[in-house]
Amino acid sequence: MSQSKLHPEYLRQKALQEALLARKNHKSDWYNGIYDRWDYPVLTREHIPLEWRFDLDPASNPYFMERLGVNAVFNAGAIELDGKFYLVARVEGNDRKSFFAVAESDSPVDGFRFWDKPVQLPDTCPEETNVYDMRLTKHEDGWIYGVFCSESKDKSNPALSAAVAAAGIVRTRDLKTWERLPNLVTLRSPQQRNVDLLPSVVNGKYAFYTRPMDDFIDTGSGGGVGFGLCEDITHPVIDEEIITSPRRYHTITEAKNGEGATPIKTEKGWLHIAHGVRNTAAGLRYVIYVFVTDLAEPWKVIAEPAGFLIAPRGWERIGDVSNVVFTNGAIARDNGELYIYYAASDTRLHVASTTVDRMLDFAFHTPADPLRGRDCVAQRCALIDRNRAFLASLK
Ligand code: BGC
Ligand code: BMA
Repeated sequence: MSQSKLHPEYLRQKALQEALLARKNHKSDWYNGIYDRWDYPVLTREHIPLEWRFDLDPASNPYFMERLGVNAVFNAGAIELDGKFYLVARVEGNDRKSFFAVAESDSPVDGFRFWDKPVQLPDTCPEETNVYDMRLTKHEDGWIYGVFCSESKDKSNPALSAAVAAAGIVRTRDLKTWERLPNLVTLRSPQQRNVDLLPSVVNGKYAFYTRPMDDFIDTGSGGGVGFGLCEDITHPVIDEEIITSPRRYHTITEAKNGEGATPIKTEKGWLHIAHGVRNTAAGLRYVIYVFVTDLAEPWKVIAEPAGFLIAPRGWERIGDVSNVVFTNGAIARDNGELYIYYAASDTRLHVASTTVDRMLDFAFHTPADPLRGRDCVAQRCALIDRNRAFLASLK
């Protein structure tokens, strides 16, 4: 290839991108003892290969224009396979349509590079307009499942923005060849978003955490994160959904909540890193929270510490949908390390690191939300009194 046939701006942009991809990440100074934040995002729109965006031929693109721009790279499913780290990111074009793309690295915190092409899902739903937020599950049946939101125009409703959200399901062995299964049918909930498939069967059935909704945006009577069983993953139907972590008045989950990363199996229960939403004068505020469900009866919450785990801070608060952190992917390593991939303001993808042990300590030894301001003060005063007594005992 003759360098002189390349646009000079291509060479400049390529060098800038290589520097970005080679940049080492480091832990930030921010502290809470629960997890570390890392300074740099792991994926941004600047990580998207130039040949996905630009026509590289100066004959057809003399100004080296971005012909198919990418607006944002965020909400990624995550998985470790044979010691490598993979993110299946939500990539959103300037045209607002999202697609999935796999990025790979030898490190969980930096060096992620996209594969040659985006994922081309089998086109089995002619009415589907958009797909996003894939959760990856390494299932005990040997498949890797991807469960995502499949969004279509609601043709029965004349309102322009009326839409239907459903859970789409694909499976793969290698993140390269994807088999699409029918969308999940929940007989009692008209819409679904934020659905996670549990890695283990429960009572011999495929177990899903769901998020029943009456409508596209409002969960309505949908009381929180649901749980349901399905007999046949190739014709996935759930009848009854039991509410696990409910939405509660005047908490971080009042407006909505939903599953995040695929639940992580620990010795003490299934660890959920989920999201909660409240309404504010500035719009919806999304934070990430934690709960644990019972191993044998995974619909039962056995720990739910008060408040959020991760809330947007600093520049995380700014983006296309400001004041949002959202996760649909985490990697728990065999050595106990845990990496939480969380997107900021529907714009870019960050990482937080901790360990499963720390998260269990956080989940089981942090007080639950007493739901009333008066009781929260009492909770805090009890902590202060214990600390005073402890410090006095050292004298
Ligand atoms: C957007 C999602 C959003 C959902 C609900 C969809 O059209 O693509 O990012 O979560 O609407 O607001
Ligand atoms: C939701 C999700 C995400 C998004 C969030 C905030 O409903 O499904 O795609 O990050 O809204 O816009």
